[in-house]
This record gives sequence, structure tokens and C-alpha cells, in this order.
Amino acid sequence: MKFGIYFAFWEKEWKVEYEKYIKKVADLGFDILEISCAPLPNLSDADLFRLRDMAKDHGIILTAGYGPTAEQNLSSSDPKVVAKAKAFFTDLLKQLEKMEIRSIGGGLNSYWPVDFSVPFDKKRDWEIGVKNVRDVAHVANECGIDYCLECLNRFEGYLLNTAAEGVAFCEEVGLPNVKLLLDTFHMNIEEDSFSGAISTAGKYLRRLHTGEANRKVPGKGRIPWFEIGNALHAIGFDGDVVMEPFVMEGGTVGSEIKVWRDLSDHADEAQLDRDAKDALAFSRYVLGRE
Ligand SMILES: [Mn+2]
Repeated sequence: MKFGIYFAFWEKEWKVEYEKYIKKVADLGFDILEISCAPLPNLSDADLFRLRDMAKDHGIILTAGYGPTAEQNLSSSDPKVVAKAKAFFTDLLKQLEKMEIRSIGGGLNSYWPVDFSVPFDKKRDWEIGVKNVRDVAHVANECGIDYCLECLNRFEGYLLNTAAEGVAFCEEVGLPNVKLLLDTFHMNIEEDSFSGAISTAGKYLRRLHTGEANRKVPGKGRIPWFEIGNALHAIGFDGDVVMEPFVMEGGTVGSEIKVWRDLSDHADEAQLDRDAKDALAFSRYVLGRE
């Protein structure tokens, strides 16, 4: 198991320069920095190679996270949107390949955050999504990238809310690099059991996002971490455990994640660093049995 953190713990915007965070998470002892794909379309090849080399020099594995916009929705019933979405993902996957990033995760079969004021047909959108995810996943496979679909709670998505739905979708797509990303925040809302969901995901589970029920760092709340650790070991999980805490209000991140109060206890950056480091030690012990 490798352990990481999503950069946005420290940020209020999605588009940032990642150099600072490669260095920071290496200093804090993480294996992985997860970045958002949002800034990547604006980066040159030289920028991508510089980030790749910097990560290598610091012993950091980069993973990618992304919430596609409504115009990048592979499950859209509008063929023009699908064509744009496929072009977007094809370009993005080639950028990730240049950075030697081996997995992308998020609501990649749909869009985020879903606008529930717009009517939708789950069965129709599922079928469209299976076909288009298969096409994009072929490109990902050529780039050596696992395409990890995140099961999101009902307030953020409607196609994949549970591990069981995620497995059914992966099986319909039927490609070896289409896998699942489970997230304890979403699981806490949708799943009957954490261990049951991890067992259901089984070999499809590639990445686990961790955070407490209110998205504080692991170890500060009531998510059953020992049960989760046991379940990961029972399936022989050898993927990535990436904490995805959000504790600060404000900015685009605070607004889209719906953080309406300070959950950091007025932490400054040094305190956020200590919280991340403590959560890493906790995660390595409880989940990784290190
Ligand atoms: Mn997540």
C-alpha cells in the first residue's frame, strides 16, 4: 500500500502550482501527491516534464484526480458533449502519460458536481456512459493509465453511489484498466458496511480516498478505520490510500466542496502540516499495518 494526500487540503483553488506540494508532501513522509487535472490543459510539455522530474527527484508518485465539467460528460445524451468529452480525455490522458502518472480517479464516467435541477434518465445515461468510458479507457490503456471510477454520494452523483454499482459498471465496460475509487466520505453515506463495500469492490479497488465523515483528516472522527484496514487486508489491497481532507471554507474549493465553516480549528499552514503528518502515521499503522 502506498499513502498519499490530495493537495487541496492546503488550498482554496483547484488551479495551483504543484511544485510546492511535491516538496511539502515528500518532507511530510508521504509516498503520493494527488493533483487535480484542472490546471494541466494550460501546461506546456516542458512544464509537465518538470513536474514529472521533480516528483521523481523527491521520491513522490503523482496520481491524478478530476471532476469533469458538464461539457466533459461521457454519459451525456448529447452527442456533441460526448465528442467534446472524448477529445478532452484523450488530450488529458496523453498529458498524464508525459508526467508518467499511472492512474486517474474521480467521477470520470459522468460530471461533477451534478446539477440535479436538470432532469436525467439513469438507465439511459448508464448505457451511454459504459460505451464511452470503454472508448476512453482504450486510450488510457495505450497510455498505461488505470481509469478509476469514483462512487460518489447521492448529493454529488447519481450513476455510481455504491461499490456494487461501481463493480456492475466496471464489468459492463469489461476492460482491465477500468477500476474503482472508493471514498470513506461517500461510503459513510451510501454503504451498509465499510468492510462489505470493500469486499464487494475486491479486485476492482485501485484507490481509496480517506477522510472522516465531515472530511477532517483520518483519525479525528468516527469512521471505523480498524474495520477498513482489516477489509483492505482481506482483499489483498495493494493500491493507493490517498487522504482527501477538506477543512477550510472559502474559494472555489470551499464552495464546491460545501465547507461552510472552519473545520481546521483555525489552523495555520504549520498546523495543517502537523495534522497531515499525524494522519499519515495513523493511516500507515491502522490501514497499512506498518
Ligand atoms: Mn474522493
